[in-house]
Formats: sequence, C-alpha cells, structure tokens
Amino acid sequence: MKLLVTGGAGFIGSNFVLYMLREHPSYEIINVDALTYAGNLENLHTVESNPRYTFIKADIADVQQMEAVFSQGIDVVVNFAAESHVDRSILSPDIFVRTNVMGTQVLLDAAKKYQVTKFVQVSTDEVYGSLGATGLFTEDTPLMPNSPYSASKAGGDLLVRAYHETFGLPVNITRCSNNYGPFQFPEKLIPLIISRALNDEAIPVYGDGLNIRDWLYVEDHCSAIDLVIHNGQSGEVYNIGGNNERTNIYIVESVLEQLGKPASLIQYVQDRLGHDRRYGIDPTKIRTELGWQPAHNFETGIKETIEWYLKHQDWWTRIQSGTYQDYVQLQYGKR
Ligand code: NAD
Ligand code: TDX
Repeated sequence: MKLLVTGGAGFIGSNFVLYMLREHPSYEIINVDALTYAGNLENLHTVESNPRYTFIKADIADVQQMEAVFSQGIDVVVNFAAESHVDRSILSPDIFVRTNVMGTQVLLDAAKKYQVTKFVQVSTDEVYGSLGATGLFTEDTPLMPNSPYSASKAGGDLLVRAYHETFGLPVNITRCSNNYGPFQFPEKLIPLIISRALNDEAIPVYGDGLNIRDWLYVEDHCSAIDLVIHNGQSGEVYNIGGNNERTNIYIVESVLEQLGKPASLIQYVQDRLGHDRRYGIDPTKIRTELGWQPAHNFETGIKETIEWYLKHQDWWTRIQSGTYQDYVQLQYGKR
C-alpha cells in the first residue's frame, strides 16, 4: 500500500507516520508537508533513511505540486495538513480558509482524478460547536462551528462529503477530540504549560478556566485512523474520543503539581473570543463498528507526556524562536 500522509511533519501527522511505519512493515509512506511554522522534520529524523518513507515539501493548495505527487500513484490519502491553532485563526482567518478549505478541495480533485481507494479527512470535534453541561457529540450532531478554525475545518468536511455524494469518491471523515503527547507545538495548552512552567513563566488561563476539553493520547488517535483506513465504511463519519473530559484549570493544576511548580504561576487572562465551553465525544460508533479501544488512560498518558517534554527540552527550545516568537508577541504581548 502506498499511503499519502499530508501534514506529516506536524504533531499528529508525525506520530502517525512513525506509527504506520512500525505497525505495517510493508507500507510505503509519502509525507507531503509545506513546513509551515508547525512542521518540523526533526520529529521524523529516526525514519528519514527508511526506504519505505519519502518526504516531499509541497503545499496541498498548489494544484501543480499535488499533480506531481499523485501522478506517482497513491492508494490511500490521509489529510492531516491544516492550520490548526484556534487563537491564530482569530488573528488571521485567511490562511485557515486557504489551507483547510481550498487545500482540501485541491486534494479531493487529485484523489478523484487518480482514483485513490480511500480518502481520510482528519477533522475535529470543534466542527460541532459547543456543548452545554450535558450531552455528547455524536456523528449526527449538526455542524455549528464557532471559530474561524473550526469553520474552515467544517468547510473542508463538507467538501469531502460532497465529493463522496457527487462523484462517488470513497471517503471517511474522522472527528477527534483534543490530542496530547510528544511533538505537540508549544502554542497548545499542555506543552505550553510544561514549557512555560519549566522557565518559571506565568501560565495564561483563559476566562474562568472552567472550559472543558476531552483529551486523547495522540497514539490512540493514530490507531483509530488506522482502523478507519482499513475498515471504515465509505462515506461514513467516525467520532474519536476517550471519554476523558477535564476542565482547563484541572489540567493546569495537575501538570504544575507533577512538575513540582507552584500554583502561583497561574494567571487568569482575558477569555478567548468565541471560546467554546465544552467538548465531549461519544465514541460508540467507532468502538462498536470498528472495535477501536484507546490504549492509554489520562493519568499514564499525561505522565509519559511530561516525561517526554522533560527529556526533549532541546526540541521545544529550538522551535520557540523566530516566527513563533512573533506570534507569542501578538498573542500574549498585548496583555
Ligand atoms: P499541526 O499544526 O501540528 O500540524 C499541521 C501540519 O500541516 C504542519 O506540519 C504544517 O507544516 C502542515 N501544513 C500546514 N499547511 C499546509 C499546506 N498548505 N500544505 C501542506 N502542509 C501544510 O496540527 P496537528 O495538531 O498535528 O493537527 C493535524 C490535523 O488533525 C489537523 O487537520 C487538525 O485539524 C486535526 N486535529 C487536531 C487535533 C489536536 O488536538 N491537535 C484534534 C483533532 C483534529
Ligand atoms: O494559553 C492558553 N490558555 C488557555 O486557557 C491556551 C493556548 C489555551 N487555553 C485553553 C483554551 C482551550 O479551552 O485551553 C484549551 C485548549 O486550548 P488549545 O490547546 O489551544 O486547544 P483547542 O482550542 O481546544 O483546540 C485543539 O483541539 C482541537 C487543537 O488546537 C485543534 O487543532 C483541535 O481541532
């Protein structure tokens, strides 16, 4: 099988490339990534000389570049490539529409032209909007995205659905909850807490800190996508989540405690605009239809994650420079 992974130099994509090379010793993987600020080939240095792995620097929204990639012969596409950070989408929505909507459409056209056997769109629970105190997102929950990021992901999802309905393209859409684990860019909550706490910097908690996210260890997301590639019914959506809802303040306090850092580092700041209150995934469909089970619980997953960031301080200190600093200035400098 020749697998095209887009966005494979990012957080989940790089974990997925490593996972698939390990789990499927006969698969060939082509990783296409534009190497934006979030793409980091260092994540994949252990496989760069693996003959079953190829990296191509290319933009999913560039028709000619995608033509060159697909004409090599691709069986399955897994589309991770995206602008992924909600706060950045509030500052600059345009690039989110370009990559997450237009890029997805360019990939779909190429997948249709070259008749891939499966197109998996890696989406997010954020397309469903925000939950009240009760209830969970199912695959039938209406799409009600609230941020430019989630609206652009929903736009991509709707195009994937339309290419299935109109052209019969074999597709699946996965909608996963918040991931954590190795290689996550330190703009996202958990690595942000770890990296700032280790430098004794204040941890910005948006609003009252009581927003709820449903956390899943990244490798459990990878195993779910692996199952969807092989056993997902064409045209179906699969929600992915480990029934692990936590308030943000719980996450901050418990990570600080495990690092031996004081709660006095916590600094409540102005809330995120349009901040979704609660996400919670109902994973019944993927569990019952595809037999998926997460292998990590939150307590062991977060412990391993903290250990990974402690062991790899050089990884995140190197990327906390340059354009990342410009963003940090924009995002936090005004406070
Ligand atoms: P990330 O920001 O860490 O990685 C995104 C990758 O895409 C980067 O390597 C970047 O260089 C690449 N990329 C961006 N624009 C591109 C373009 N135009 N062409 C080619 N490559 C491009 O993101 P992530 O957290 O790994 O998320 C991966 C996917 O999973 C995204 O589609 C995201 O919406 C989805 N998702 C993420 C989470 C989460 O918690 N992180 C949860 C559910 C779904
Ligand atoms: O400094 C912060 N302080 C804070 O309180 C940051 C960066 C975040 N937060 C809050 C906002 C959210 O309620 O923590 C929560 C998690 O924030 P993020 O790590 O930015 O993740 P989120 O906005 O939930 O989105 C993530 O999960 C779903 C990914 O970034 C998305 O790509 C994915 O689709």
